[in-house]
Amino acid sequence: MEQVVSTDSDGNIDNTEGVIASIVAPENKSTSTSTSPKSASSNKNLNQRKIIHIDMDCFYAAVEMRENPSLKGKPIAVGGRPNSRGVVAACNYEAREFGVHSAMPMSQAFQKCPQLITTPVNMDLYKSVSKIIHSIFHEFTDIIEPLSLDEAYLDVSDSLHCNGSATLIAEKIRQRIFESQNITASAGIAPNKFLAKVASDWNKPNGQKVITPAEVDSFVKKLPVKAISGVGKVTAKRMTELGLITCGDLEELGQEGLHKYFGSFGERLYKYSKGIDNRPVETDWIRKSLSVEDTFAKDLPNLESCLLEIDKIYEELLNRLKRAKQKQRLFAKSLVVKLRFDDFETTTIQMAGTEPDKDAYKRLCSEAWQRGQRPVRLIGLGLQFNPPDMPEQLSLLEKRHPPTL
Ligand code: DCP
Ligand code: MG
Repeated sequence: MEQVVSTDSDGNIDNTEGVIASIVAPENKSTSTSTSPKSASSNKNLNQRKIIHIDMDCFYAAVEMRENPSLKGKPIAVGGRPNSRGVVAACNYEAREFGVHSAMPMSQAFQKCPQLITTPVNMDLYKSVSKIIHSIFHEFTDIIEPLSLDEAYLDVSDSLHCNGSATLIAEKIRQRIFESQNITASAGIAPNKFLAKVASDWNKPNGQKVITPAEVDSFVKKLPVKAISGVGKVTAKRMTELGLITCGDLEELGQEGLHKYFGSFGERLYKYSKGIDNRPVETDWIRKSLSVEDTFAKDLPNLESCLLEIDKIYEELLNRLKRAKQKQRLFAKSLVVKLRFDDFETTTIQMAGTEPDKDAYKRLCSEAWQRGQRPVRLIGLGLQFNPPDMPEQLSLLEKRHPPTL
């Protein structure tokens, strides 16, 4: 039995959830006994969902203005130099008034706005600001789908913050971002991602818009097709030629017509034209471990009493594992037991294993208990998982060493 042992003072083996997003990894704050996965979007009550889309206002430019307040009120563009064929990565709203926009060659931007002030791209700084903003999102929900450094969808359908009001949550998030980073964000609140994204653009900068389920029909009917994400210049031109100006026009053309002119995108367009978008908010959280811990009202006096408790905790672990597996494919790599003694000394012990196994947990518990031989105030049973790309490697190993029956 391969064992790895660790003892720590605050006794936390439950490093429950990790993140693989490169730019937005929030701190893992999970220290409680609860391991219920919050990171997967629920598909039930699709039209009852509360989705927030947050988009920072002129993000890179806003960070630059914050760093150098003398830039405020002047037209600025972040990007490459005009003489090196650079393009505008971001520009503030003052520069936009001159017709400057992202992805425009800097030389052209200068033609439009000779007094334009440029600053180089400071990506590390924007990433660090983004990280803080995403940690603010995590104060409200773990169901977050980052789209870029400055943009994310949040599913707050089950959030208890602000009495469950998504509108108030969005306000609070924007307020927190401003207080913390001194830059502004805009938000869209709607029953789905499509509409939330449209809405976040509605009252930009530093504003928000709510589209309630009851408003969806009338809102989409009048919505210009250009507002649909995915409708670029070419598609928009084609639509104008076809007399399709609003989503109402798209709906009238119907599914077949849309398919005829826009191929597979036509199906999505038809759904959007009716205000339907069932895509879940897809988080990139990957569960690294799952555990159930129980702190007892009265310390367990001896090993026997600990072993008796394991039956109950084990059942709960199986329940939670079942629920977690409905949301993610999980491949266990080890079983973990944690004990906290009455003097708060905490010890953890683990062994390799691909399935929960009550007897194995009891053996681990016995070994862990020998280290303290004192009354126990907390027992935790857990599993650690392989990253999702590992199962194939495992199955290769299994082929070489078939399990004995
Ligand atoms: N960006 C970029 N190149 C682009 C577009 C954007 O490098 N072609 C970067 C710079 C932006 C950031 O991404 O600051 C966010 O892009 P947005 O499209 O959200 O634009 P902004 O945040 O700058 O402005 P807005 O207030 O319209 O959201
Ligand atoms: Mg933005």
